Amino acid sequence: LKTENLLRKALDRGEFVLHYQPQMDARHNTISGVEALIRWNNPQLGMVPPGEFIAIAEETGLIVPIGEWVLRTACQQNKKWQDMGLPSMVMSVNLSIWQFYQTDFVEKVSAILDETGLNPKYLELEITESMAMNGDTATIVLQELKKLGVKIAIDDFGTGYSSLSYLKQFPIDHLKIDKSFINDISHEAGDQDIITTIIALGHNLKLKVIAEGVETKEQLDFLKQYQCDVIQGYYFSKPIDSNNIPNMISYTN
Ligand code: G
Ligand code: G
Ligand code: MN
Ligand code: NA
Repeated sequence: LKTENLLRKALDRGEFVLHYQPQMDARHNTISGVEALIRWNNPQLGMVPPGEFIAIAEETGLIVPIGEWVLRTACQQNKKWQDMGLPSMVMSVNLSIWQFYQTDFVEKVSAILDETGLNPKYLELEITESMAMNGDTATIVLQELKKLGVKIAIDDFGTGYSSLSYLKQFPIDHLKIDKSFINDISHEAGDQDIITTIIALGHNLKLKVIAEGVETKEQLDFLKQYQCDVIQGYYFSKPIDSNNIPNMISYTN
């Protein structure tokens, strides 16, 4: 309860911030997008990582207004970068299942896009396999989001349970290979097989495949060898403050 009150105040006082982690186009070595990742900048506690408050935000329902703040801030920021003349990038935003099942969720997304003036094709929503595979409602929501023109990514792919027939019928753009598989590339032959299989699956379904948690040159080389499309991880950059993005982009793109 105490944390719930603190989180509520944090939202009112503007203590949440977004950091942005670049995603590199593996073929061109340019930044094709960024993932928005929330932090809580608390005067007493310092910078609190999401692992320490997202679960509580979900239990208390606060994830809905917090998630709406994230969406609005991320869209505003992306529009701002475009207005500064930077090359256009896709902004990826993580969704909680609680946001996804709000009856007015699609209208909210649409309103935020209108309000910020961001072209929908530069917004990508990240959902997990279990959110996507949750029956007719999920399918309808995904189709409505697709009609708006936003992109959809399946996050942490390979750790949940995906029905392949669902994957085929869903309007999905990206599969993000879970970082646990990337982590073990060098020591686990089985994980190498899983990665190459996910890449082939994605490409057969006409999806782009993102690898997350890429930390080493060895992992990068392996992923490039198997035509992984997009690379995200500490090897290129940690999630960084919005002020540091323009430099990074004019330097790489
Ligand atoms: O940023 P970090 O590397 O610590 O992220 C930890 C977890 O928090 C990840 O699983 C990530 O998906 C989640 N997360 C980060 N930002 C958001 C957000 O804005 N909304 C939701 N629902 N989850 C987030
Ligand atoms: O679950 P989700 O994919 O949304 O969260 C991404 C999480 O992975 C964030 O906590 C982010 O800070 C973290 N992350 C990003 N790049 C790396 C990396 O190269 N190594 C590790 N260990 N974590 C990473
Ligand atoms: Mn994510
Ligand atoms: Na992930």
